[in-house]
Order: sequence, then structure tokens, then C-alpha cells
Amino acid sequence: MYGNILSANAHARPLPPARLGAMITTDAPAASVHAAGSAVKAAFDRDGCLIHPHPVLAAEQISRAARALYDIRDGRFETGRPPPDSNWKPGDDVRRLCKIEQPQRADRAVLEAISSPALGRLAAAATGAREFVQAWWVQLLIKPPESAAQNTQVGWHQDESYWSGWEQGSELFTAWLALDVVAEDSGPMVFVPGSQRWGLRPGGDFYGQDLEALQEKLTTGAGGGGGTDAWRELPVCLPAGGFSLHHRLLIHGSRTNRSSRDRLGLAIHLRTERSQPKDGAWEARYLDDPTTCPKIWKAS
Ligand SMILES: O=C(O)CCC(=O)C(=O)O
Repeated sequence: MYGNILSANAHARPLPPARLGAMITTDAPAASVHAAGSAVKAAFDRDGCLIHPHPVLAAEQISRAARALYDIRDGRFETGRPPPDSNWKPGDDVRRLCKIEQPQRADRAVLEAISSPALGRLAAAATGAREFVQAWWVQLLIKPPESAAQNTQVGWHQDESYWSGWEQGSELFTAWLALDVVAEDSGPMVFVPGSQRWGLRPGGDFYGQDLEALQEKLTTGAGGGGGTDAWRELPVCLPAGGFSLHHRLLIHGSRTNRSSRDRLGLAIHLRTERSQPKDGAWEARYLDDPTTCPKIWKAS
């Protein structure tokens, strides 16, 4: 899959489509994580995204976490801690896109899933983290199959436009962890590789449903032209337990789920030691609580 991303970029010097993911999902110490991961970092720097189409959780962990997603959606909180205020409330129409904030506070199966050491090692390799990778905010996402009445697309956007509580240049990125198979017809997340180099652009909207209009705004809007790279779309198809990574400035969105199953996943917002929250920022609310914001990789 790394090969697919790399070969899709006509400007890039081709890197061998090595099984990089497999190399760094071993129990390697930090130094060898970075040695094995230098090609991963080069790919992430260039494309602003990576797809790891291999499970990083055991089958039993995946099914416990998937069950937990439905428990949380339905208002059953294993730890007794409800998630903080969310766009979704128990009892809402299940044909809507369900997005719940910090679900790992409500269920330890979710905490365990987001703490995957293999995910942490790949995230460290992709960014070149030297001290740690920490999950600072998580979103549960259940995208139901298409229904005439509801809009479940995710409009083109850049995550950074929602994260004003971090000092400029903070190293922030996102892992999207699949808890069921995500196929081309499931309404997978779609990346625009290379778009992280276009800078922060006006006009993105997570809840926008007119993706063509959003693309127009993001590429030709008030901020100027669309950068040097052409608009190219990469669907993020994953096995259950697989994950992707994307840069805070990468343009991404997702379309309707045309399959017969819910699309189940967790968006795990991550940071490295090269990040600093501003005083009083909501983004820093749970940073000191390891049961909400675990460090999923630390230098040994
Ligand atoms: O789940 C989706 O389709 C979009 C998620 C997203 O925007 C993100 O993880 O940053």
C-alpha cells in the first residue's frame, strides 16, 4: 500500500514498496524503529499520509472495541464516565453520522485499542518523534449505510482549522483505526496526498455535504491556487484493525456509505514532544490523565 501512494505521486523519487509496516511492528527499541522507519518518514513527509493495511490488534481486541462503540453510542459506559459533550447524544437518530468525543474515557476496550504499541511505533517512525507520541483527543465514528433522509458524508477539511489551541507549528497528526473492514463502498476516508504542502486554506468544512463546492473553495478560494500538486484522491481501505495516518494540514473527507454495514472507526489525534498547547486550550483539558491521553510510544 505504501507502494501505491508512492507510485501515485509522479513528482516523487520512487522508494521501494518494502513491507515497512511489518518491519516496525516488531518489538524494536527506539533507535531501530527510526532506522527501519526512515523510508516511512520520507513517505509521510512527501504525501502527508500513510496507510497500514495490516491489523495492529488481536481479533478479540477488535471485537471488544467494536462492541464498546455501540455501547457508548447507546449510552452504556463501562467505566461509569460519560464522554464529554458531543455532537451525538444517546437516543439520536442512528441513521446520522455518530461522532462522540473521547470515548476511551467511557470504555477500557477503546482505551486499549487506541494504545496499540504497533500503532505507536509506526506513528513515531513516520514523524521522527524523539521522546513520545501521545493521544490527545479521540473521536468515535460510526457511519451508517446510506439512507435517503440523512447526510453522512464528511466534507473536505484540514484538521488544523479546528485546532487553534496549539502553538503554531505544533506536531499534530491523526491515526484512523478501523474496527471493521473498510472497503471502497463503505464511504472510506479519502486523502488528497501532498495537500499538506498547500498550507492552511479557507473553506474546509467537516459537516459540509457538497464535496465538489468544498473542493472548489479549497483549491481556488480566497487563499489562492491549489499548490503545485494536482488534486488526487486516495481512498483509505483497511482491514479491521488496520489504520492510516494523516498530517494536520492534509485535505481529507469521506463520501456516503453504500455498503450494508456500518463503517466503524476511531479518529485518534496524536502529538509528539514537538507540540505545545496554549494556556487554557480545550485541547489540553485531559493531557495529564493517562486514562484519557495515553502516551502510546515513548523513547526507551
Ligand atoms: O471518518 C471520516 O470520514 C473523517 C474523519 C476525519 O476527518 C479525521 O479523522 O480527521
